[in-house]
Amino acid sequence: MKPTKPHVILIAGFLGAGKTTAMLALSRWLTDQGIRAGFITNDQGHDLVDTRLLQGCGLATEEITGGCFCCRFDELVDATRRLGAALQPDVLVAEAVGSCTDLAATVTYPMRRLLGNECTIAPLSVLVDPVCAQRAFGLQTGEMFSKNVQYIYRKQLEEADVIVISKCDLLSAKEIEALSAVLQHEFPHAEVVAASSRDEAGVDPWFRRIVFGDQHQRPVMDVDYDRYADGEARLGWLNGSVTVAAPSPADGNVLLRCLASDLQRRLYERGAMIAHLKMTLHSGDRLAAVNLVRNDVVPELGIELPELIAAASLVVNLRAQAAPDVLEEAVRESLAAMTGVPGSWSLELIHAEAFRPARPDPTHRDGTRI
Ligand SMILES: Nc1nc2c(ncn2[C@@H]2O[C@H](COP(=O)(O)OP(=O)(O)O)[C@@H](O)[C@H]2O)c(=O)[nH]1
Ligand SMILES: [Mg+2]
Repeated sequence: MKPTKPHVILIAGFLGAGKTTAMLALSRWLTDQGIRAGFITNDQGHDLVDTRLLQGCGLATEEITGGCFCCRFDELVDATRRLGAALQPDVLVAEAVGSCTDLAATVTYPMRRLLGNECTIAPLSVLVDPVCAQRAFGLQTGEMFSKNVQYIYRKQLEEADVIVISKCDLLSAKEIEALSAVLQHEFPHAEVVAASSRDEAGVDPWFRRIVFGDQHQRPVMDVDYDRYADGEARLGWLNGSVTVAAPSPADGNVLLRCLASDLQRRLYERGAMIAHLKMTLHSGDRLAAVNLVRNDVVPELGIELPELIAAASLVVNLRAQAAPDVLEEAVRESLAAMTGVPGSWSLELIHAEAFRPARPDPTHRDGTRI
């Protein structure tokens, strides 16, 4: 396939569902197929771990910060055009903010309506973390987010063209079958697939569907923007950047692992429910990355630095159900505690923003009125 205009693929799903990791798997798949791609990340704040991860893999990446695609629609159009002009890509893959919904009515349908002669639009994929989804649909017990956060979670699935049970390597075949059956029953118009970006099982049919297929317009779903806004506002956001130094080369991987565990403990003590904590530690052109997608798991160092380091920059992106000042206090305390980790590290927080996402105010909304 060599389309004449870029095919825009929007990847959505709740915080920590596996969107960025899937984009990396998709980038490898596209390269194998000889398909050229550009990438767009998005967040309510600045200092994005996801941008660093994608750029760290050598991918042409634009980021839209300070608001989600629906509220920054014109910036999304500009980024699409910039990548289009610079790269002549066959596809553009964009990752939506994990707390956003109503993306068909506010992003993909308006894009097709307004930019139909410049790009084509893929079916909307919505990813779910399998354990969170098992909990959300009563297949497993465990801590759950508050009602209006769950409202967003369900709305995300309601508008999906493709529901992707991601990280399917974490479940048995039987568990996947049970979860697929529930999702297919609850959301009958969606195609439900299971995929693992980690071992690339099941990705091929999904990628083929979104790379070669077009989105078909359906009536837009009803969304209660008061509930949506309340749900988003229950999630505190903290983005920070930190300079890291040690008097002599030391193990940055140990530092990152200790920092994630320390922060996890402090957040737990404060009753903050983690949706996604992700951090990168950059030194030269190498990086380490750590992730935590729930309170009750061990932080995962998915990428490690190959050598000892004496200087680095750390980016912290934390989303949790808690007040922003609670998150900031925990982060500051954890950074200060790292002087106790082997390496005599000094960590200086040079920029931090802690906030609750503002009420969504889409530039466009196709279909029924808000
Ligand atoms: N086991 C497993 N973990 C995964 C897979 N995909 C993503 N993850 C992990 O899930 C966490 C969140 O992933 P990320 O892609 O950042 O989620 P996002 O917030 O939706 O972009 C990270 O620790 C990833 O390594 C997968 O296929 N299998
Ligand atoms: Mg991401």
